[in-house]
Amino acid sequence: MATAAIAGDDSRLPYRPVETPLLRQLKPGLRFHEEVALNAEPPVSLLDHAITPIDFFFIRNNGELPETGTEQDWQLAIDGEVERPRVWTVAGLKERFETVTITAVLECAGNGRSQLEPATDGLQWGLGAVGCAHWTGVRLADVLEDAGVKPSAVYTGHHSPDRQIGKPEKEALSRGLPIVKALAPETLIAFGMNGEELPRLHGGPLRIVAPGYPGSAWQKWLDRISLRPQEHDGEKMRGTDYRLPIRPVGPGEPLDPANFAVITDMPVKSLISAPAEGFAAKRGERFKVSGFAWSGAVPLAGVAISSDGGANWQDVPLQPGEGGFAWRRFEAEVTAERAGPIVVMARARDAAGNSQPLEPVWNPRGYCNNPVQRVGGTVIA
Ligand SMILES: Nc1nc2c(c(=O)[nH]1)N[C@H]1C(S)=C(S)[C@@H](COP(=O)(O)O)O[C@H]1N2
Ligand SMILES: [Mo]
Repeated sequence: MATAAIAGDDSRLPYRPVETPLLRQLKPGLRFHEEVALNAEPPVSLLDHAITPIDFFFIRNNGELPETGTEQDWQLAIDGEVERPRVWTVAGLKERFETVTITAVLECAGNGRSQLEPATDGLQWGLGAVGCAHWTGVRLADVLEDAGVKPSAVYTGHHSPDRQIGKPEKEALSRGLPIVKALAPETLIAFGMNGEELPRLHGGPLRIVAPGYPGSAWQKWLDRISLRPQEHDGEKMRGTDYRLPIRPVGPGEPLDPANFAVITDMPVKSLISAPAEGFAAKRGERFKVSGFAWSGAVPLAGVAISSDGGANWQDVPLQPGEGGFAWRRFEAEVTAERAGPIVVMARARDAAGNSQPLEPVWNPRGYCNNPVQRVGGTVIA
């Protein structure tokens, strides 16, 4: 068991399970969910950075943290619908393929689920299951092309050693990507995050980076990629898992699995990271509203702010982002005109004409929740 002081850095952790209290010390600012699996999110105020520091980055696990051994021992197998099955070491990948870095938002499809009424199954995330980081690795396309993608390959299936809580025979999660996304230049097998070695908590030694796709598609502790002749059907790929209804389904209505499609691109969204809920401002004085806007495959088009609970909206400039998959910062000055309660809101829109809904839109599993956030405060005379 590791006993050394480990706050903020898990690169010194042995690649074997350690006790949850020690893992909690790694990210002291986060709120840990009361679950057996390790899940934690930052308060929104810790997300006021263009690049989310690793210490503030949420953690999402569907199962037990796996025993992963050392990076030197790690192996990644490529098999299924390929001409030449392969087995790679991390060093081998780095030596053989070009290393690239991409800035991308990672957001859990369940982020914001706690806003839904009636509540749905699943972890009751606040608004913090999102972050934007620098991801370094090799292109998944390069690795697959080296193995020779057969024309029969339509999907990837990703595998990892983590197992469901109390069910050692069952993978915790085994998701995949449509072959077009697997071969897209932004999709990586990553070994670095924010210029550091990819932390074990974030899937080190190797994870999938699938910019614009839900976090569930960003397989951690990747040790096998199997090319599939059909949509992958691994753990959490079936039924209503990480799927949205094609035709809307209301609370309590029966669920027909045929009416559900796998979530691919995430919807347009924004986050106000300052001021924080419960803020105080002085009448007649200006205060700063800042945050970020992002979108999945469809480019971001703009963001508007309201400081009167949604009666009036004003477009605010978006700072340039680091490429199409990073979030973009906005900073605006607002004057508090009247004493009393105040509600600040931000609403992002994408190039296809989609805007964040003003109210949450319910779906059976509470995914892809992107309503306009309301930050309440008080204006003091
Ligand atoms: N092997 C494995 N990969 C996984 C998961 C998991 O439980 N096991 N959870 C997924 C989900 S649902 C999310 S949102 C992201 C979270 O990544 P993070 O913990 O680095 O923030 O990892 C994904 N990759
Ligand atoms: Mo997730």
